[in-house]
Amino acid sequence: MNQETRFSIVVPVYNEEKTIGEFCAAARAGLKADCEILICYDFDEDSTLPALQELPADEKPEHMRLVRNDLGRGVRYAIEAGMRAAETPIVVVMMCDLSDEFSVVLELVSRAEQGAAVVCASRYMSGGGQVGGPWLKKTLSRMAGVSLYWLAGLPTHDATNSFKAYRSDYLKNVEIESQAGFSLGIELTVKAHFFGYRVEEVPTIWHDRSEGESRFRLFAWLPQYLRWYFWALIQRWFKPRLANRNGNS
Ligand SMILES: Nc1nc2c(ncn2[C@@H]2O[C@H](COP(=O)(O)OP(=O)(O)O)[C@@H](O)[C@H]2O)c(=O)[nH]1
Ligand SMILES: [Mg+2]
Repeated sequence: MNQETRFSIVVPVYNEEKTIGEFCAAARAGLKADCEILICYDFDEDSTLPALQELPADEKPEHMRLVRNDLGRGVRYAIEAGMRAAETPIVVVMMCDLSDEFSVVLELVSRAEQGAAVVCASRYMSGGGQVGGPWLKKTLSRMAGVSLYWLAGLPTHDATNSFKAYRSDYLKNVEIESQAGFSLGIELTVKAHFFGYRVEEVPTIWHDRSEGESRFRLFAWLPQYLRWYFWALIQRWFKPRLANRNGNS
């Protein structure tokens, strides 16, 4: 990585031997920018590692680094390990299973460079979409995203998508409290908005994986999402009133 490297892409992986080759090909074709890609894995036996090693050098993106997540098992910690290992002003979080569009990355990055702390790739705004995936997960995620927009005043329709760009200076100022799964995406988005940072969105189309299996645990992780969903509603509707009441007394 040279000093002017523009941004980092954090990619959590768990036994992605079937998708890592295609991910590398898509990254090479779709990302004509000076960026580093951080492949964040949890344990040395992960099947992504030998698959990556077997790929010829000219089939890998130029600046790719392996990050071993030592913060704790699971995707929540793997993503944070990647964020901490990144040395550039902007961090984009993206999945390895080709669910996220490379064509949107530069727009996310340039919005963050212009000052947005969090730029959400949004499936639920005009121009966005979602192809495949379990019905219940899709429906709950859409309901959460759209209702946070209307009821909590969040400037995005899709707080729960993990595909986002973050400013590194924002990440350094905020503590991640989520304990598992992908709920750090909604947490970092609602905290940014209610702590006074700028949040923006860009339309994207999400595709469910065609290889390998999803490790998404809807019911186990739902409480983590609900925590930040209700936190946002409380910030929007109750904190101003409490502040007024205290101010008037
Ligand atoms: N490091 C790490 N990555 C994970 C873990 N679980 C999932 N991932 C990665 O997170 C991304 C999305 O995972 P996936 O199971 O497809 O979730 P879904 O897209 O929501 O169904 C993929 O790149 C996975 O390899 C985990 O426990 N640890
Ligand atoms: Mg997936």
